Amino acid sequence: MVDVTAAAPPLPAGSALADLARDVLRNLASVQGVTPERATARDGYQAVVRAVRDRLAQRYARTAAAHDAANPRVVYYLSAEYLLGRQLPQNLLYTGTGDQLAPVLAGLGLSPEQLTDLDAEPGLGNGGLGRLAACLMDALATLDIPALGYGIRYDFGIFRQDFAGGAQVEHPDDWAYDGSPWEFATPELAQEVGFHGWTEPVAGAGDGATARRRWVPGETVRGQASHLLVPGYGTQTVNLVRLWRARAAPGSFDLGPFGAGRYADAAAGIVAAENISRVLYPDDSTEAGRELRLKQYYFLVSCSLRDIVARFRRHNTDWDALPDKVVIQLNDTHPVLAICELMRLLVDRYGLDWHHAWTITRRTFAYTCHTLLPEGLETWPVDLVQRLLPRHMEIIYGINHYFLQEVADRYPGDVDKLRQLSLIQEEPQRRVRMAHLAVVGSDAVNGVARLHSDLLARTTLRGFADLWPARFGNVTNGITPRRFLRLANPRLAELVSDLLGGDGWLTDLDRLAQLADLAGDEAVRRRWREVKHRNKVDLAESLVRTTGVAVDPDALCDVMIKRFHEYKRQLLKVLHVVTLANRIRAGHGGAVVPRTVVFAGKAAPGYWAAKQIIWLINAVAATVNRDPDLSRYLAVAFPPDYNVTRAELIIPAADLSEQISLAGKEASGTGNMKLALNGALTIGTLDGANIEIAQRVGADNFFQFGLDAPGAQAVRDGGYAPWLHYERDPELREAIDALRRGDFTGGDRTGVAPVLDAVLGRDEYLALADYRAYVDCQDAVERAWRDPERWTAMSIRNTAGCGYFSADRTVRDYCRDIWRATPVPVPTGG
Ligand code: NBG
Repeated sequence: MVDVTAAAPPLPAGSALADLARDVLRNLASVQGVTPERATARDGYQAVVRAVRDRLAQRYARTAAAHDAANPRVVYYLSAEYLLGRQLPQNLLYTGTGDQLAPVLAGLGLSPEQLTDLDAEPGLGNGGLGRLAACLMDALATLDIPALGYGIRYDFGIFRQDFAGGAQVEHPDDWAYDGSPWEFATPELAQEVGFHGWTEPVAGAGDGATARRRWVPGETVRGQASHLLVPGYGTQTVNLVRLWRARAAPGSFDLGPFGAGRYADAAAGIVAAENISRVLYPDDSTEAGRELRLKQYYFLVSCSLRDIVARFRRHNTDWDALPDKVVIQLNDTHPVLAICELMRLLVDRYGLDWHHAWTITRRTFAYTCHTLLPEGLETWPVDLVQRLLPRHMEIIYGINHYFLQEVADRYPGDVDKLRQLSLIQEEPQRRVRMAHLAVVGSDAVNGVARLHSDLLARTTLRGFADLWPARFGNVTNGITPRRFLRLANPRLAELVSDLLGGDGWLTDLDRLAQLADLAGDEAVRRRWREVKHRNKVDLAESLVRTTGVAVDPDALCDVMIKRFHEYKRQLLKVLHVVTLANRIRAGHGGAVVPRTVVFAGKAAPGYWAAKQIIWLINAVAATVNRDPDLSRYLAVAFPPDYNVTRAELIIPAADLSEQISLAGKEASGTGNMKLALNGALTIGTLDGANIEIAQRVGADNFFQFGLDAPGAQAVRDGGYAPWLHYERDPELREAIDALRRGDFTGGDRTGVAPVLDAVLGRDEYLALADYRAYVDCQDAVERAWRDPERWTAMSIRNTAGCGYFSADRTVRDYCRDIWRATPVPVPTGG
């Protein structure tokens, strides 16, 4: 037998190392059925995951018991997205088994890296909203707040991105194909979810708009639950993310057609049911796609609400106590049907009178808006809702009826006001406005950064803020320093712990402020630079492997990593890259600092303009990297398939963080926080949380440029003419002309023309209006970079100023202002 602890010093019995070695060996035998000699990397992975999972499961059992005993107010987080990232490195850290892993694996001839590579990232989300959900779940557990996140267990998460001829190609993300060992199946929690059908009166219930009714669904699917464990750091609490997967009822496979050789028909019912949780955000450009998406949302909402009610009723009998025990946080408009579903359960199933049910419902929900873009505020055609969810449509009309009465009382005779605020939009098509439903049915509404919350209350949801000012507030987003500093950047984490005399900052991020004084210490700056340099070497190695682009680790590492959207203005960055290339070609190379520009991100499959920009970046990258005159000073790398894991590699290596959205468009941003926390300097507009970052790290340590939100509005209102900027600014003109000639696209002019036509014709996000300010600000960046001591001091001050952006602070704000939830400590195991 292999001694799996051979690499370690003699072990005291019962030591953490001996325990882990014992458990891994046991799991190899009993879970995988292999001897250590025959164990493959996957066997080792399964055995380790099981050992770590067991430790978390024991904590979870104690957590559940503590919550049962306390009967506390529980935070239920409803989100269509979770971007949890890899589970293995996090769970090793949180269970304190990370240090023992290498010696245990050495005995099996395996390395921790081999195991990490096998740990698939569940990509159950798109971007910021999904990653925020994961960061808040982490902070909730770390702060011992009883919480449960509900989501959908998509078979296929966010697509895997690849490039063909520079264009984005989407492949299905079969994340659980080889199993999903962190997941616990809980078939006993299954729920039946109805769709379609009709409603009918209930004897003796009357027949008014708000009377109790019976919904007879025409179709039923089963929601099967599973969960992932979410441990807190430095505490015993383990909360859950509960994911629902759609299944046909058992016995749905039809043997008749199968026997007759009609195999597809035999499985048709199963396929139709399972399609509900098949993919994240099905394409909704067709009627069928729209119905499927609404079905998904209702599926999530219906399973979750019934689960919440069942959990409440285990310990409580009085419905009036529901808002004291339950707070349901609605993330964006996706899960807003939950408001109607709770009304339906209370009125139709439990027989509460409408007004009583409404009082309870409204006090139970809170709504977070994550966008200001109109397309982010969903509306659904009334006839679709009517067809798919007939009872919910009646309930929406009922809610609207009483709400519009309230509006009419407040603004007598003001028909416009009624039209503006109604839950139903009448023109050009009758649609249900989900954001309006969310505000009317919630106790609290918040944006995710100061500016965003102000704009919400002053513009997008103005009429509601006038009605109920106290309902509106702000909670600025945050990020978990455990994943995004400690795990992603172990070198910097170690240096910080060394400088601060311990790792207390991991749960008290404000302690980073003490680093500011050390920015003046030359020895500290040297160590800081060394860490950054080593991270850049790692990134360079990875970029060569994934993109073939060789980059110089000494060059300024300039990163723009985020989803592709025109408002985020990746195109403005392209114009800057072309401007630099033009300067080099004009013989001013010596005046340009060597720079590596790293782009990463995905575009929504149906978003043509964004995909065109991806293609353009790849073309520019190929041109620059291939030209020896340019590549002495400039490299452009665009590694495909950006996800949490890749973010964790790029962020620690970044010197410069591009946060250049048009002011007023980015709700908050969280990538901006991750980069600043890791010592990158931001070049950014006065948008979203950039403003708060600049305040915290100090204006001297932040490269701010461009129009602010009112300025952008004024440009719009003043009859914006983008081509005037083209005419007046020679560098801009030369950049656009070079692109139009095909100089940066291998001679191709057809692909680039529509991008340029859009920006010269309409330029919806004012890229040309901000171009000069942006390029000048980049010149200031270069001046600062030339003085490494100054740059490093600025970098240290960025990290020092980021304490506020801990997700722990965000959760404390939510607990204080919205959730009114308090910690329930979980005892350590005996
Ligand atoms: C995003 C916003 C970001 C914000 C995150 C988290 C979506 C739909 N919205 O600005 O664009 O930081 O939400 O709040 O992902």
